[in-house]
Formats: sequence, structure tokens, C-alpha cells
Amino acid sequence: MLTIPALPYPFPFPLARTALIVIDMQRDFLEPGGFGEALGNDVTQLRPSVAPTRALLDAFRARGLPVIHTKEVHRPDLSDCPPSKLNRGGGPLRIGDPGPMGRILVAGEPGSDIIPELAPLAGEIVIEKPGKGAFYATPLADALAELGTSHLIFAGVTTEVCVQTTMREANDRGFECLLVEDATDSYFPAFKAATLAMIRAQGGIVGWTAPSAAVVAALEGH
Ligand code: C5J
Repeated sequence: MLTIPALPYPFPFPLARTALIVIDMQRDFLEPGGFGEALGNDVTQLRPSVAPTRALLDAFRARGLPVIHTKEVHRPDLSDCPPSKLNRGGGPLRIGDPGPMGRILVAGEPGSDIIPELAPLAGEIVIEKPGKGAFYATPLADALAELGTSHLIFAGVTTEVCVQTTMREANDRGFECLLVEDATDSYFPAFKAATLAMIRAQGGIVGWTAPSAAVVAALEGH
């Protein structure tokens, strides 16, 4: 077992059973003209998490450890987008509408791509998900079972929506979860802070948090 100095207490993890999961680092959330901006958000708020996420990717890739990327997308016919999601928001652009990066939040459109800095490498698992949680209506559980994963290191956006939802889903499925504090962002800094606090409250009721430097340092020499 290796250990990451973390909150609320050190996080022990077996290297061979640990995977990095990067949630929804897509152009639709991080670049102007996508879903995030269509909902009225300042997309520059998500930029600080990019470099720390890249550092985690580099560290996991260098050791041949599993990396999983997720993308929030819908089928072109929107058959996997319930009306409750489609009609939410009230902005000028809705899911499926044409925007400057193609149709908003639709699979295969330029806006649905993961940003170039964090683009998946050949062989890395990319999970397309129609919901906020990455386990809902996806093959993620099967992929993790095949890898033999028991511990998940989380990065991605947004902290209180898709990251937290997936972390809670993972908890209920028995995974030990750590969210990397500087490798996640929200359009609302107060929501990010609150999410980190609620994850590690009550003795780590949802899991652990730690900075990327602590995660990378724990991998050094292994
Ligand atoms: C949102 C996400 N915020 N990836 N999606 O709609 O957090």
C-alpha cells in the first residue's frame, strides 16, 4: 500500500488497483460557445484545473496506470436526453442546438471533444455519459471490474455537478475515492469549496481530498 497525505486523514491505496478518472474536461464546458457558457457561466473559472490535471495524467501514464476519461454527451437524435434535462436552463442555446463548436453537448461534435491539452491517448478508456454521474447508463462499472480497480483518483469539472455525482455513485459501489483539490473546478468557487468540505466531512463520508502535488509525490519512485 502507498499513502497520500490527504484530508480528513491519509489515503492508503494499492497502486495496481488504482485508476485516474478525469471527468468531462470538454470544450463544451471549458471554452466559449459551448454548453457551460450557454447556461450563463464564465468558462474561464474552469481553467486553473487544467495544468494540475495534466500533471496527474503525466504521472499515471508514465507508470502505465489506468486512465479513464468521461464525456457528457447525447446521441444526435437526443433520444438519451430526457425533456427534464433538455428544457432546463432557459438560455439562448439548448442541448442539440447549433453553436460555434457544433451542436451543443452532442456526441461527435467539436464541442464534445476533450480539450487538446488533456486529450485521451490511444488505448485510454473514454466513457460517454448522458447524465451527470458516469455510472448511469454507461459501461463504466464493467470497465473498472475488468481493470480490477478498487481505488479512484478524481479530477475534472464541474466539482459539484458531474465530479461529485460520480464520486457519490462510486462510493455506493464500494470504491475508495480521492478528489484532487486543484485538478477540479466549478463555475462557482464557493460551490467548489463547499463540495470539498462536504466530501471530507464526517470522517470522509464521501472520500478524501488532496492536492495534485501530494498525489504525484506519492507515486514517485513507483
Ligand atoms: C454540468 C458537468 N455542469 N460536467 N456538467 O452540467 O459538471
